[in-house]
Amino acid sequence: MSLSGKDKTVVKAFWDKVSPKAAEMGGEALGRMLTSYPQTKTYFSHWSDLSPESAQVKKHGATIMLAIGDAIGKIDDLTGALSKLSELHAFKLRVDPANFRILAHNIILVLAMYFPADFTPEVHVSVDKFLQNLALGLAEKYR
Ligand code: HNI
Repeated sequence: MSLSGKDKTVVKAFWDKVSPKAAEMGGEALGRMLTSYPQTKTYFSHWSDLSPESAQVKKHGATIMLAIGDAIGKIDDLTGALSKLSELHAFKLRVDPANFRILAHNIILVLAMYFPADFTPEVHVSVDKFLQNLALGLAEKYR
């Protein structure tokens, strides 16, 4: 489902508001994914600590959210914006793209936890659509 002009406006405005907390929320989302969906831990077996308190988890959560913020800045060409990352996840990391949706779920949850008043149903719909499109963009190079 492609993003409407309104979705793009809503996602950008919401991100402008929440981005100061993006790094912290990324760590929280990644930590929750690894704990609640332990099948996702296989990709990070080279890390020493996969707990939500882990410095590696927090740091990588921040990296992911930075990439998401960058993608929002290029929201009119998500596929192009994500092509390098898609290649990395497809051919080097070999991440099953089903996991993109699992992470998206955890990100949605954390956005709502951190910004309950701003995360209206309207924002929820547009952010959910955006994250589905992000997942599609990341999966683009798989075949
Ligand atoms: Ni992902 C590395 C962005 C989902 C497993 N990932 C990255 C990097 C970025 C990134 C940025 C660092 C790239 C570099 O070093 O050049 N990942 C994203 C984004 C999403 C995502 C935007 C979806 C929202 N990645 C996932 C998922 C998994 C995943 C769902 C597995 C469950 N990613 C990895 C692994 C690495 C990685 C593994 C390498 C980590 C390391 O440091 O060894």
